[in-house]
Amino acid sequence: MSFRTNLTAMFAVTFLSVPAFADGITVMDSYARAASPAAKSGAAFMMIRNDTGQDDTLVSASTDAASRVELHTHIEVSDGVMQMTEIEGGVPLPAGGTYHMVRGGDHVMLMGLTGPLEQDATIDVTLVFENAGEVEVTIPIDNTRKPEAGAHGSHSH
Ligand SMILES: [Cu+2]
Repeated sequence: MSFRTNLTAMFAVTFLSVPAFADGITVMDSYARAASPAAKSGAAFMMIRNDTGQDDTLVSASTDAASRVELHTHIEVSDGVMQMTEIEGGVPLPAGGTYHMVRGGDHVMLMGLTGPLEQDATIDVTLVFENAGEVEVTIPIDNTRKPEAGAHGSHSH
């Protein structure tokens, strides 16, 4: 796990907001958060744009910050009750498409955190794509961020 200690939060936000580019895969607006200060799990959210010119699939993710990483979505199991479940077969990323992970929706699930997700630190996450291969992203931790407008579901983390 690598944590970046920041002199000022403003500097961190500016610096870390630079999108990561790799082989036509662009990761934007990423952040990670813990379910609670003592939680053993957390989640990462981001937008992924596919400019590789071919369809791709996000098949998995990994990080030193957690012992297990899964791609999750939320499904409604009964009236208004949402439950997280692993996305079978990965996430399709059509050529030219942008995939949005949002609170209450799809996310990168961080299970078995190896340490607390401290505000303004960062974690390095490796995204694995079927065609584009591995894409490394440095994701800032923001436990204070509010869910995006339009996000739904009572279960957030
Ligand atoms: Cu989850």
